[in-house]
Amino acid sequence: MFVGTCALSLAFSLITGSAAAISLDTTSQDSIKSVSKVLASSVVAFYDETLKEDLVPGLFPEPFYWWEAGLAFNTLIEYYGLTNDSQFNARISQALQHQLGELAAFMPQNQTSTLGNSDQSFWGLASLSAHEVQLSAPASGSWLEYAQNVFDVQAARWNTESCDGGLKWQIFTFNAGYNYKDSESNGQFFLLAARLADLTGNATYAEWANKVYTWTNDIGLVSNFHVYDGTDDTKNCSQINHIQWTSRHAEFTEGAALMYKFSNAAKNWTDIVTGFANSSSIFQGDNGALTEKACERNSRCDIDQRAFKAIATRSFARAALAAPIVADSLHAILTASAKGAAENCNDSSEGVACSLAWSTSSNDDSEQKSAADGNLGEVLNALSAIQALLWPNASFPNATVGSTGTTNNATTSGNSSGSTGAPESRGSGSTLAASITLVLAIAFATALSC
Ligand SMILES: *[C@@H]1O[C@H](CO)[C@@H](O)[C@H](O)[C@H]1NC(C)=O
Ligand SMILES: *[C@@H]1O[C@H](CO)[C@@H](O)[C@H](O)[C@H]1NC(C)=O
Ligand SMILES: *[C@@H]1O[C@H](CO)[C@@H](O)[C@H](O)[C@H]1NC(C)=O
Ligand SMILES: *[C@@H]1O[C@H](CO)[C@@H](O)[C@H](O)[C@H]1NC(C)=O
Ligand SMILES: *[C@@H]1O[C@H](CO)[C@@H](O)[C@H](O)[C@H]1NC(C)=O
Ligand SMILES: *[C@@H]1O[C@H](CO)[C@@H](O)[C@H](O)[C@H]1NC(C)=O
Ligand SMILES: *[C@@H]1O[C@H](CO)[C@@H](O)[C@H](O)[C@H]1NC(C)=O
Ligand SMILES: *[C@@H]1O[C@H](CO)[C@@H](O)[C@H](O)[C@H]1NC(C)=O
Ligand SMILES: *[C@@H]1O[C@H](CO)[C@@H](O)[C@H](O)[C@H]1NC(C)=O
Ligand SMILES: *[C@@H]1O[C@H](CO)[C@@H](O)[C@H](O)[C@H]1NC(C)=O
Ligand SMILES: CC(=O)N[C@H]1CO[C@H](CO)[C@@H](O)[C@@H]1O
Repeated sequence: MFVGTCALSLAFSLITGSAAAISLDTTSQDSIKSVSKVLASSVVAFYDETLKEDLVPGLFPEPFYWWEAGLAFNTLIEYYGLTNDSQFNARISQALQHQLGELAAFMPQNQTSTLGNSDQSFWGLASLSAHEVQLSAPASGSWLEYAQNVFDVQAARWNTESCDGGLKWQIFTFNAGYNYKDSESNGQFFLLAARLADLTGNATYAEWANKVYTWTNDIGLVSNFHVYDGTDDTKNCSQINHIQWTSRHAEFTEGAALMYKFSNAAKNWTDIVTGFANSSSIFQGDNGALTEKACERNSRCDIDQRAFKAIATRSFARAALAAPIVADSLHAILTASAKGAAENCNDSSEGVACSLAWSTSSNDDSEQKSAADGNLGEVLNALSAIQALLWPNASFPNATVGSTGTTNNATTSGNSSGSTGAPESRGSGSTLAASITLVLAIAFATALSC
């Protein structure tokens, strides 16, 4: 039922030529930073607006799912790390702490209906970024510890009852998608393991990264450096849904790059990371920029899919940093994407607005809209793509640790660097957020039926 249902429109229509652009000089750090600032500010303005309307810290309103808030905060954390503009840090810290949940592992009980393994790991990866940029320490515990908690609970969920392993997409039996083993949950678990291995030097994480990667290949979720959507575990994972997404491809590329680094360029990881970098070209439009080809060419990307390029550009930038052997080809994609993104955003007195398509070979004809008007994903995509150009000069994550096993001292960087970490009073009821929890996770329903 998952295979072959995607009616691909081969119709070709040009993007309307009238859209305004944001001017960006991809060779100037100042230009990249100032455009990033405009985009980040517009995301935070939307967040502030909704927070004021009685939202609990850490959420964006419907139709944006909980996972996308995790992505948004991760992007803003990286914005700080890449630009040193700390003006949003207090709000970011508060948001993460508020969504931590009872187990300190980003599983708030009131998000149960939208909480799959992949949703959880978006927040876990954000917490790891907070650790890397040394965001002021939370009120208790540490950003690293929270990410490790996500890893630990997911490792405990590794499911050998079907398909010889793998994470199920959903955590709870009552959520639709419980029988689906998907490349996003498994890819992000792989990536979390690889990032933790790189940051802590702990070999247990590297062993898991090897194990998860090997399983995804054995089962066919990853094949010949292409990453496919997922598979039904009631059919022994024998049928694969072959839709491919930019985000998952890039996350596997990043995980492979980190394992290449961790293993000191072992032959197998060298082949794997170059293989992924090579096959990344399937997502490039005719100007070299990323396209979400599974849905962009027929204008059918849903609210989730419209944020995938934010994930992809971040992971490609991090991969280039970890594995210099693939940096040139990934930077070519990133530079074209940043240019394409700027060309498809506009900054007027009403604020900044972006559309999805970055390439003239994309058929997506959606309009430039602001985050508040429904294009949060598009604005995050542009922010992530443009600030990605700053990664080669980033002072994080620190490359001083790896296979040597020493611990990155950022781990213990204290709570002394400011008072921004304290969460506001908790538990203030919110009817809007309560209604969000009623929305059943259909995050990938469109992907399945395309
Ligand atoms: C620019 O963005 C605004 C919204 O901020 C929008 O109303 C306007 O149509 C956009 N301009 C173009 C040329 O797309
Ligand atoms: C980052 O910003 C802080 C002030 O917020 C400043 O003290 C520090 O020097 C800046 N660091 C760099 C590398 O620019
Ligand atoms: C949901 O749970 C989190 C974590 O326990 C809490 O911070 C938040 O206030 C709760 N309420 C809503 C409506 O999100
Ligand atoms: C902050 O660090 C100090 C010294 O390292 C410690 O005594 C204190 O408990 C910490 N505070 C919090 C809120 O973690
Ligand atoms: C390495 O990580 C694993 C998994 O979290 C943990 O059980 C183990 O104690 C860690 N080992 C060291 C030496 O920190
Ligand atoms: C790569 O090679 C190492 C050393 O032989 C091995 O331990 C690891 O499992 C391999 N990983 C993969 C994904 O093939
Ligand atoms: C299920 O798939 C696994 C892995 O491909 C294989 O080892 C096993 O034999 C299969 N079991 C059945 C009942 O088909
Ligand atoms: C990647 O592409 C380069 C150049 O096209 C080629 O030499 C190399 O063998 C490819 N690597 C893999 C692993 O496919
Ligand atoms: C950024 O890094 C590149 C090389 O990686 C270097 O040439 C350039 O001067 C750096 N720019 C800044 C502003 O540090
Ligand atoms: C980490 O901090 C400890 C204690 O302050 C110090 O002995 C050690 O050398 C540091 N390690 C690194 C990699 O900086
Ligand atoms: C957060 C942190 O420790 N940053 C350091 C990472 O390494 C670079 C270069 O070694 C330093 O300049 C940063 O201060």
